[in-house]
Amino acid sequence: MEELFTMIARRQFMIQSGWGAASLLMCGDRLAAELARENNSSPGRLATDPLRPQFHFLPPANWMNDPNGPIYWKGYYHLFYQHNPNGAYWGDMHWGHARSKDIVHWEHLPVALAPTPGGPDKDGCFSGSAFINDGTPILVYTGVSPEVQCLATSDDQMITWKKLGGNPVISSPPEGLQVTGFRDPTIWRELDLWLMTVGSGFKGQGGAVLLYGSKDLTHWDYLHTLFAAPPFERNGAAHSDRYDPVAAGDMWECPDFFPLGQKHMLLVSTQGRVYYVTGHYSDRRFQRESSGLVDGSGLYYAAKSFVDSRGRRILWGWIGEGRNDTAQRRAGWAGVMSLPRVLSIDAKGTLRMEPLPELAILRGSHHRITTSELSSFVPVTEVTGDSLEIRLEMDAGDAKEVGISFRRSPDSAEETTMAYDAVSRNVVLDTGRSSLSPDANRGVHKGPLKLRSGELLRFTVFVDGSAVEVFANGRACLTGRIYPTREDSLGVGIFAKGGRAKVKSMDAFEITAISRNRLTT
Ligand code: DQQ
Repeated sequence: MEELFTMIARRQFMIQSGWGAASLLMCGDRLAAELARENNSSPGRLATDPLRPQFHFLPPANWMNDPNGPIYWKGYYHLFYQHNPNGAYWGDMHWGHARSKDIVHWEHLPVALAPTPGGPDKDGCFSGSAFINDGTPILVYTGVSPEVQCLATSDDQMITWKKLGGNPVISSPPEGLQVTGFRDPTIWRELDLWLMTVGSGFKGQGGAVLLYGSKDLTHWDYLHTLFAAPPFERNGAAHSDRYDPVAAGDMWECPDFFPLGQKHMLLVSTQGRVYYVTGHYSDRRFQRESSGLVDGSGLYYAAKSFVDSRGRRILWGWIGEGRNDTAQRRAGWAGVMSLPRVLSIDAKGTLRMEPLPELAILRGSHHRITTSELSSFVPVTEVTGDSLEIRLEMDAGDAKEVGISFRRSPDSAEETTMAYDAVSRNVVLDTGRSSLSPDANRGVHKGPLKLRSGELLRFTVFVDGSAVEVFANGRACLTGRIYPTREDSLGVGIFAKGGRAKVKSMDAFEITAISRNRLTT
């Protein structure tokens, strides 16, 4: 069995990373039989799993990856997502669906898209977007294999979806282009023309976003490359024996392109990370001005945004697992939707991100901590738990490192830390000792944060079962997964090393669950 999982994990990685869609037919009879025997996704079991987040969105069971087609329409926020309804592993991609009145509490709806046997999406309904045409909701997505672009419409408030008889609307990449992939469309309208971006790239050169135009949504003309690499560095994977275009940065997945402030922003997912590019868009050409990482960890991916009822640009991302494949399948669920982030842009074109303010409705008991000088570890005994929001404002002073410890056992055999390293000027989420389980990955996630002179360090840390999300000074985010094994790994503390720091304020809130049973509906 173990060997089988290793085999699946390798194939999953290849597929998720864009390795030939033909290999999607990975579930042979032997594998299917093994999986059927391992159905661990009963609601009762999931409802009592302490590692299942309480206030992050999750499918009712089984696998989730990319957010797809978020949209606000007729009083509801709709969220679709890549979903395998048959198990806690990547494969047989469907579009899961949920809706919400407040972007915080969710109602699960029937699967929106499933592969049609013999159809252009027979091997999976991959990522895409949602938009409205003259009052009709439309989904645009990639059918595999081969990768083609398809449409589906709804005439019943987005509950059920009908695929277009004329699918696919784009049946191959532009003639003459040797691309590394061709997926994850987004559609928007400019005057009388519909525009579509598709994620792609070129071997040995880097990723690219292809731009198409259409008058009627069914006949599409390739216009040109909206944007292509650089700016992201190619890495060692580009030269490895087993070439993987996503790992090499030669395939950009899930492009998202939108106006933000006075600029335009392009998001692409590649090399396990989400990158942003800000710049100037005119005449259907995009000129880069600056770029950076949306999240410093390798667990936040395939991010997708939408405009909410108040005109704010809100971003969702897929938080992957940080434990091995066997443990995921045993758990009966895998993948978490990030908390919604509100995006803005500063004068220098730097992306700014804050957690959605409405999440505050989930705040329960509040503890205000009034320690001031800090030069070592100080336990914060007032605060414990696995469902918390912690806000810390600190002057790092001359300390080399300052931060927060959480999910800490009394003997610190298990603990997770979030710190600012004043020497390297990075924020650092350390999950090296988060779990005593051999199934959990251990890692150190880092992201640059250069504090301006006199600027205080401002951390907001969300701890939710096995999900951790950190916002630092509204411009550096880190996402992690932790799998503590001990029931007493609930402690919190703050620390400074190598000097003296000053705590300006620390507020901790217990966060209430969005459902009674961890099934998020
Ligand atoms: N996941 C989808 C693809 C996309 C990738 C398949 C990104 O459409 O490129 O599940 O995680």
